[in-house]
Amino acid sequence: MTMLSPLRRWWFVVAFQLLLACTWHPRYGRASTTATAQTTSRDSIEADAGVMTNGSKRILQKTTPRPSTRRPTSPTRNPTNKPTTRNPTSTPTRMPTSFPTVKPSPVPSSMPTSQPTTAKPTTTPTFTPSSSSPTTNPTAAGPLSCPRLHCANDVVTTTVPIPGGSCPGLVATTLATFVYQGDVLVELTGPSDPAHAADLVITAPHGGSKTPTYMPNRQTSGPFCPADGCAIDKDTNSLEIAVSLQGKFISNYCRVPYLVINHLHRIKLDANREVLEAAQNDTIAVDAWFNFHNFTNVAQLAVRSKFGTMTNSAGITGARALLFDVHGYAGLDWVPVDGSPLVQWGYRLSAAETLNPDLYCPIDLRTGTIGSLTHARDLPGSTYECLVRGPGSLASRVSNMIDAMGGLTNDEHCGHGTPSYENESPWALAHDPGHCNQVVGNPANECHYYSGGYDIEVHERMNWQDLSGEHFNAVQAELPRCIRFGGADVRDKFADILSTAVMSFMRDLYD
Ligand SMILES: *[C@@H]1O[C@H](CO)[C@@H](O)[C@H](O)[C@H]1NC(C)=O
Ligand SMILES: *[C@@H]1O[C@H](CO)[C@@H](O)[C@H](O)[C@H]1NC(C)=O
Ligand SMILES: CC(=O)N[C@H]1CO[C@H](CO)[C@@H](O)[C@@H]1O
Repeated sequence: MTMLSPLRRWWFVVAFQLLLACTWHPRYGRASTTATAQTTSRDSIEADAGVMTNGSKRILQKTTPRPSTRRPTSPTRNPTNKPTTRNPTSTPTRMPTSFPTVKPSPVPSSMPTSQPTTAKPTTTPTFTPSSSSPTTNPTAAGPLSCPRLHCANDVVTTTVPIPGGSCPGLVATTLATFVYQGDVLVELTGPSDPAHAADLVITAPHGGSKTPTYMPNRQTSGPFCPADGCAIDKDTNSLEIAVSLQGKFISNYCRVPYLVINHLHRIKLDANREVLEAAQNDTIAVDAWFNFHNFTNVAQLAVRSKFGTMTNSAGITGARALLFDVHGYAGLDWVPVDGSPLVQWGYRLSAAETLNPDLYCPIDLRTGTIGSLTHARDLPGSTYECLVRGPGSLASRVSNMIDAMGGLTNDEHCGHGTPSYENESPWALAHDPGHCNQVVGNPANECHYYSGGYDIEVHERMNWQDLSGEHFNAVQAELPRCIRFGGADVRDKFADILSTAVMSFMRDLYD
């Protein structure tokens, strides 16, 4: 991709400065999201997992997963301080020709010239071979988990920030707003000049805080709510992290992502639900909801027009871009008060079925247009298994960069994720008594796995209102409290890592 040619690639993990361990405030208002089990006429999309649909009734799966030969992948309660040796990418046997190791780095004339600055670390790769690197021979390595079996030889590159690069003056600007009585209720920000656009659309549906009195409060139950109720809590600090991610793309890559913001508190509008549940029949909320999704579509059209499309081997055409939906979740599992430290990555693949390694290994055994990477899964060099939980998955890119910097917080697992190369089965984690209180009687049902909601369902297609048209790869990230309440420095570091993970994921996918 010529606009991104200044980016240099390095093998895998880039070393960052060691981050001093940060403490976080243990008690704030709980933020939470509720997984939706979307019922849709489109069978290509699966219902959220963790909360399983059974007809119109939602049930929580409580049975034990089938016994498996693989090692449990859940982190232990008493982790050591050593990063795990889970990066088997040092001895690639397959070198995809489409993933050059180093790209030429001419500075395009259209881009601001770089200036020496507070340089981002442009370090040499520090990744060293692990003595316990899995091999492709299962008998030699013992029982292999599904991602290790299929993705161990993945070649992963990490696109480091532009060495010494900077683009002063490049900022995100407001491109469109939905205003009511002088209040900006919904906003689209992005590049004032589309030439500077990143191939990324970020959505922040649950981070808003405005509670105008001219709008009624959403009810937690009633005719517009599913049986288990409507959620009205905001995902605290998820908007801040979304804004920060946009900023890191600019400062690290001189590219401006589009960002769609619902400024309304979730008690006024839930922009990640279909309109009845989202707006509960309030006309202002309905207008705001429509504009949120319209702005998302406007951003997708802009990105699609700039970066174009690719047609995969299954004949599916999609934009060379990604939609990233930012959320936050609470949980009383694992760590008291703060809940799980894991990022839950959602691709609209059910935990009990598609992501169950005992049923589908690899995920690609499930054919068809399932999930929100339905386009990416059949791009050259890609498999669903490795995109979602291989070494090159978003989760594992983030985890490895966090490990390389010595951890994000004093919980070494903070920011690790599932599904990922190390935590392949969200279902197993959510049903692991060592991880989740639900199995020992937590009535709050905190051990959901959030597999992806309305936003990444409808915006996985260009025509979001009738789920037609070209595809647009999408992912949902449910961020744990250890990141959202970890303080400004933790959020900043995480957004920085996230920008590199997302950028490198897209470069490996599309370039
Ligand atoms: C789902 O519903 C069917 C009847 O429609 C029932 O037989 C089955 O046991 C239910 N499954 C669960 C897990 O409750
Ligand atoms: C929704 O609002 C309209 C008026 O704006 C009203 O006629 C209708 O009954 C409402 N529907 C429900 C289910 O409350
Ligand atoms: C009502 C409204 O804002 N409609 C806009 C939605 O997005 C399209 C572009 O996809 C615009 O052309 C419409 O004006």
